[in-house]
Amino acid sequence: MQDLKPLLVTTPIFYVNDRPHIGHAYAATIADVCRRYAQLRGRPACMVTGTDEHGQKVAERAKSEGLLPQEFVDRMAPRFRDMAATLGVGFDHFIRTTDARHRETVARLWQRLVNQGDIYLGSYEGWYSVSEETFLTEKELLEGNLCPYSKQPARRVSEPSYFFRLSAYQDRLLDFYRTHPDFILPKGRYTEMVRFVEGGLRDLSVSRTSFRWGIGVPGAPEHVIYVWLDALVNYLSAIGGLTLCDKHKANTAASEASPVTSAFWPPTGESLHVVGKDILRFHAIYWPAFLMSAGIEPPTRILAHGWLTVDGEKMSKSRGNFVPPEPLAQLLGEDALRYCLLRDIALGSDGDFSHERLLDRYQSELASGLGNLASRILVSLVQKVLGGAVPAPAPTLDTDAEKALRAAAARCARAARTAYEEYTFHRAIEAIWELVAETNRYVDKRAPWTLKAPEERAELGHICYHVLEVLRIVSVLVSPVMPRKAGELREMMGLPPLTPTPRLDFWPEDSWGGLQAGLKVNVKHGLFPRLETAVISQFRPDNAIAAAISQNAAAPAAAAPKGEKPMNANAADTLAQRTTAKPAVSTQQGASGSAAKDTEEAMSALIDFDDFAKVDLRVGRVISAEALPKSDKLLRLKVDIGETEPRQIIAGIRAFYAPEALVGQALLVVANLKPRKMMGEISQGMVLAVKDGTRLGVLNPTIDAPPGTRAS
Ligand code: ME8
Repeated sequence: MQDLKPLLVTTPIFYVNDRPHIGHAYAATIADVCRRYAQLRGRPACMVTGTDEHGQKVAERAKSEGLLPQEFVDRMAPRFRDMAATLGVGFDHFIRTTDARHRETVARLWQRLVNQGDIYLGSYEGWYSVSEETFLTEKELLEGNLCPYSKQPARRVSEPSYFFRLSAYQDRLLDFYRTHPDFILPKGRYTEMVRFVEGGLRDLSVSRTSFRWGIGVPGAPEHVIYVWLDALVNYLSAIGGLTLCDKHKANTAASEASPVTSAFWPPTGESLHVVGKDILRFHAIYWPAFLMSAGIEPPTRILAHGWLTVDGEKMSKSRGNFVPPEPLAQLLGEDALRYCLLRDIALGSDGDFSHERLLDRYQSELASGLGNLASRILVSLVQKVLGGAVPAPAPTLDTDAEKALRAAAARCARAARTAYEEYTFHRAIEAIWELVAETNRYVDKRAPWTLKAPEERAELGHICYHVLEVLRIVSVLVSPVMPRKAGELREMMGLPPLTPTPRLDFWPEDSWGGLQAGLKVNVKHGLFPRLETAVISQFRPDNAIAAAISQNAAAPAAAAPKGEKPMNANAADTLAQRTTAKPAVSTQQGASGSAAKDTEEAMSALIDFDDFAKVDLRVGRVISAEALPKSDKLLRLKVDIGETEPRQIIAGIRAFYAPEALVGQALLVVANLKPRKMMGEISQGMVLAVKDGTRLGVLNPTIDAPPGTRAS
């Protein structure tokens, strides 16, 4: 039995300047697996997630969407809450940095640091990266004064600022690292942080005067507390704020708003912060230093995960590969998505998220692997031949094959335990799927379907029992990663759900034989039904899932909830015309539109001329145009592009053009996009347009060129 100290698991609190994507989903899933594994072992565990709502980046984004910051963040925060639900991520408290309790905790912590003599007034002259909300040294800047982390231009700032005496904490931090060698995981990151601190720490600017959206410095309201000093404190606010932390003892009186208490923080509990490697420095250096100054114990562990790319590229709207998790979870189920997010990538390493691999994994490992193993035994044999009840084992009929299977199950449980405890979730999955494969091989070898005679029933039962017992064990081992499917599998076998219970360890090591004969098997549907061709085709970049993704990317981040007038109501969704797989050729921007972002994306999205030459751009003339029924965005155009028949093009420009105004107009068309269905209509190309804030205009050739003329 592992250490039973209560465990607090946290995700980073997500910036609300944009909607959730697969990277956020990845972080939340990792944290959820940590929580679920602990609970499975009988350990009290809780989880906190939430949103980071202050700072210049959020303020600028709100402005670009024509909203007050508070209105903007109120619209965005629920999206992150919903993302958690979409992924089956269970949290005990959702914290927002605009919550009154959090604001109060930050102000009180600030006062503590002041009382400690660790805060002084100075002036800051240097570089600031708004995208990362971080100060940069001259040395850190890339050529062109770009931020080394986001590759966006840093801003020169010069303003009075309060400073935190970070330099005074260098030795204490190094001591702390020495005595807590597991404080930062993976190990490589620990070494990196120790080196960084050994290299010397400078005092940290912890207030800004050049913008207002944040928590005011107590007694000096012209200063706003630096967004990281604000954000990191969420972990304390979530467990009840400073007063509770001070008590440093088990505190069962939960605060009104959160069931999570300071009992989950050291020394009575353990706290685990799951963070992306990009924000490790803030958590591993600044955060313990702030806490040391305030007289509060640092967290127990910082687990830094790597960075996800999508289909081999950095996620960005201009590439159209911004992947929100919802459409994938809807198509494949939340657990399949969780499985795939964790399957390939060693925690800490960067990795690629690919739609194709997601599909392959679903088909081969979930549908043909575990799903097939369950259905070939539960449905084809237990339900159809053995009367629908778990058969009894028959020890006298045991062969080497059963012995080997039992040994494999025990090996797997040990390997998966070690893997979960070392946060190498990909290894846990690997071990479990090795057992699934081994069991499928066992079934092939023993060929139970040949045992039809009444005198062979006992042997048939013995074999089926072995497979069912493996399935029971797998249902437990896999439950942190796939909680819903684990529950479904257990229900199929007549087993009770795995309900976390303090001090009750469900881990199925050395538990062979735990499955009771006689349980009623009840299979209503396959565990991982094979995907229909229609669903598979949606994974192609020219199809609906791509449309969902690119539409999602194109819409304003804080689109109004149903029934409300959308912000930027005029903003066209012309990206809906675009595929996700290819670099964009359209002049449209994503909703962010910030110059900094554009520069960064433009730099990393440079293409060769040969790539550009692949695009077949032609002059078209609109023959007819009409609104598409049931859509307030789309127009159906018939466009002559010099072929025998006009093309049908579905364009998201209805908010900007009365259909009749387009008839006869010459415009530019991308003619070699794969056809795609939109609202049940085939679109055979894309019309180019420019968008400027709330205006949109289609591009026209400036000479009277006939339809079909190629543009270059
Ligand atoms: O940094 N791949 O918020 P954030 C993998 N508010 N993980 C990714 C990812 C990607 N491409 N993109 C984001 C902030 N993440 C601060 C945190 S905490 C006190 C304040 C994950 O929304 C990763 O875990 O920019 C990252 O740390 C987190 O989302 C938050 O990113």
